Amino acid sequence: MSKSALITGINGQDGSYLAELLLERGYIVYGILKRNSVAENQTARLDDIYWVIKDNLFYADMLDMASLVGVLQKCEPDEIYNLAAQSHVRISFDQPIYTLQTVAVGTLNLLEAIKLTCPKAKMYQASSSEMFGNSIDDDGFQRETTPMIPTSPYGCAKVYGYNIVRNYRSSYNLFVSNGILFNHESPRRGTNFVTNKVVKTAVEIARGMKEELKLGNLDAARDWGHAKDYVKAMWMILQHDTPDDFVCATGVSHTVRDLCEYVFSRLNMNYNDYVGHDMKYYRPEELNVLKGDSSKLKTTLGWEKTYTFESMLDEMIKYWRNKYVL
Ligand code: G4F
Repeated sequence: MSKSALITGINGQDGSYLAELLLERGYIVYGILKRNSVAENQTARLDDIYWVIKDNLFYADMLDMASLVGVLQKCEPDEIYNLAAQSHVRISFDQPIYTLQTVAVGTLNLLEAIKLTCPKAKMYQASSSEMFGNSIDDDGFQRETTPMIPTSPYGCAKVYGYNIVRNYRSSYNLFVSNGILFNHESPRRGTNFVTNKVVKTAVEIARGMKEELKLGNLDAARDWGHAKDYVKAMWMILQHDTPDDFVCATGVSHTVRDLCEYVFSRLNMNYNDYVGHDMKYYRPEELNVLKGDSSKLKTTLGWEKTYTFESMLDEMIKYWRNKYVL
């Protein structure tokens, strides 16, 4: 019999790639959408699979536990992937309470709903490298044992989500696991995250549609992987025989400046001629460097990345160049 999976935040970058992966593996896929006023924009990332899953999409909200219970009762899923969140770090400084509610209380609501309706289901929690803040091991990496000292309301809320998952695992014997994912990107990334902002704007500049790109901190360094590789890790984490916590990262770190240099040079431009600063893109407290060690994920589950920083950006550049064919 086919396995079934429920994805919260199915219409996001990760949700859409994960839904495709699970369908390829023969799953029945259900998804939760948060209602917004323009229904037409809700499912753009699901276009390729919409006809398969359209009857399996439900409106519910992480803040409305009754709605989560209702969806779980209808789907009775074998696996649940909790990807819903207010996931933008800088915006979490503007909306700290809402971020805390969706990310932390929302996770608790889902755990309670699972405990009440389907305690045998496995749950994946989208934990984040933002939880580490500026804490780094002596060898320059962050890993499962690195202390968590978050530097944003989003990071603080994710630490709660991470810990409550571990607490429900021990207290109620639930199969609930954390994936501590470092930054992961793709053409489906929101254009207010730095990779897709840089790629989209650089292509627009190359096409004569814009004159400059305003950014915040160019010295921040991130470990950027491809979302397709990372949703595979989510699935692998739930196929493991015991619930556990795993870091997923490439192990390679680049600055925002490196990102600009690479993208503009691929378009035969020098980023120094086009990139300017705007203080509104800085965070009150910055997380300076992320570089993850995925040894546990690799040795225990056999995960490997298939994209490099460069091949991921090349795919994003190609996407925007095709979109703006003049
Ligand atoms: O692309 P970003 O907004 O991603 P950030 O803050 O690292 O968060 C992402 O990764 C986390 C995992 O570590 C996730 F949990 C989280 O949900 C999200 O997916 O910013 C990356 C870096 C930051 O240091 C930021 O200060 O880029 C810097 N930056 C410089 N100029 C900018 C800009 N970021 C954005 N969004 N926009 C700018 O103009």
